[in-house]
Amino acid sequence: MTDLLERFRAGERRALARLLSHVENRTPFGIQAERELYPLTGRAHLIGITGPPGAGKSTLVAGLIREARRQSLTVAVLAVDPTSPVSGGAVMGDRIRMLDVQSDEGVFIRSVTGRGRGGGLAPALCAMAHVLDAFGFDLVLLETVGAGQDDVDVARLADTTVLVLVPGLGDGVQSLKAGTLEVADIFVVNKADLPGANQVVRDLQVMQRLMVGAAEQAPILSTVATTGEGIDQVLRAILEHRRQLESHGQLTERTQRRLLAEARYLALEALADQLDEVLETLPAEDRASLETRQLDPRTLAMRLIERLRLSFPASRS
Ligand SMILES: Nc1nc2c(ncn2[C@@H]2O[C@H](COP(=O)(O)OP(=O)(O)OP(=O)(O)O)[C@@H](O)[C@H]2O)c(=O)[nH]1
Ligand SMILES: [Mg+2]
Repeated sequence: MTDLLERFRAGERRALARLLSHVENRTPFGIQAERELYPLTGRAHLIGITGPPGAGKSTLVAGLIREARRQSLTVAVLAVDPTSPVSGGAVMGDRIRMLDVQSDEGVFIRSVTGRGRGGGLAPALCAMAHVLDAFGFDLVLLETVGAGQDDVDVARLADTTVLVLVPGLGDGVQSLKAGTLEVADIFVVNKADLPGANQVVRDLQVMQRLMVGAAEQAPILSTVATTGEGIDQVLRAILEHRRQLESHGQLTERTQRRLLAEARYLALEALADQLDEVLETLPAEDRASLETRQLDPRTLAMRLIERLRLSFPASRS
C-alpha cells in the first residue's frame, strides 16, 4: 500500500485511479492516504459546474478541457453522472469521446455515481478533489446536477462556481430552487443557439438587481457548448474570478469556509451514524412512553444526545 502512495507521488496515473477508488469507498487505506496527502493540497483551482439536468454541463466541461489544454493548464474532472437517464444528457464518457484526450497526460476524467458508496456525495467529492489537487492538476472541475439541496452544497465546495442555465426552463429563472442562483460566481446561459436564450440573460440581469452577495456581480456569459462558441470567455472568467478573490484577500477566507463545510459534513455523518446506533438500542419502555404521552420527543432527543459516544469512527461502510 505504501507502494501505491509512492507511485502516486511519482505521478503514475494508474496509482491515482486506484487511490481515488480507495478514497471514494472510504477504505481504511483511503482514509489514511487522504490524511497523508492533505499537506500536498491547496494549489488546484476547484471549479464547480452545476445546473439543471441536460443543460449541457458535460458538453461545456469538454469545451473547457480543450480550452484549458490550449493554455497548457492540466485538468481533472469529477463528473457526477445522473443515476437515471431522464435528463437526456449523455454521460461524461460519451462527451469526452468527442475530444482527443485519451492519450493526453494533462487530462483526467472520472465519473462518480450517486450509488454504492458509503456516506454522502459531497464529502466523497471533496476527498476525491483533494487527491486530484495533491496529484498536481491545475484545474479540478466538479460537474453536478443542480437539482437537490445536496448539489447546492456541493457547489459551495468550490473556489469558483459556474451555474449553467438554458432557455426553456419551465417558468424560467424564477422557477429555480431557492439558493440556486446565490451560489453562482459566473452564470452561463448555454444553448444560445435556441430561441429564448436572450430572455434568460435578461431575466438574470433583473434578478441580479434584487440580489446581494457574489451572485449580484457575477458575469453572465452566453455559450453554444456544442460548437465551442463562448467557451474561451467562460474559462477566462473562471480564472479571473480566482485572481479577483486573491487580489482582494478573499481567497483565504473562502478556502477556510469551504474546508470548514467539509469538516462539518464529515462530523454530521459520523453523528448521524452514531445516532442510528443509539436508536437501534433504544429501550422498549422509551418507545412505549412516547406513545402513551409520558415522554415527549424533545426530551427523548436530549437523552439520545447524552447517549452518543462522541468519537470518530476509523472508517465507514
Ligand atoms: N442546441 C444545443 N444543444 C446543446 C448545447 N450544449 C449541449 N447541448 C445538447 O444538450 C444535451 C445534453 O448535453 P449534456 O452536456 O450531456 O448535458 P448535461 O448538463 O451534462 O446533462 P446531465 O449531466 O445529464 O445533467 C446533448 O444532447 C447536447 O448535445 C448547445 O449549446 N446547444
Ligand atoms: Mg453531464
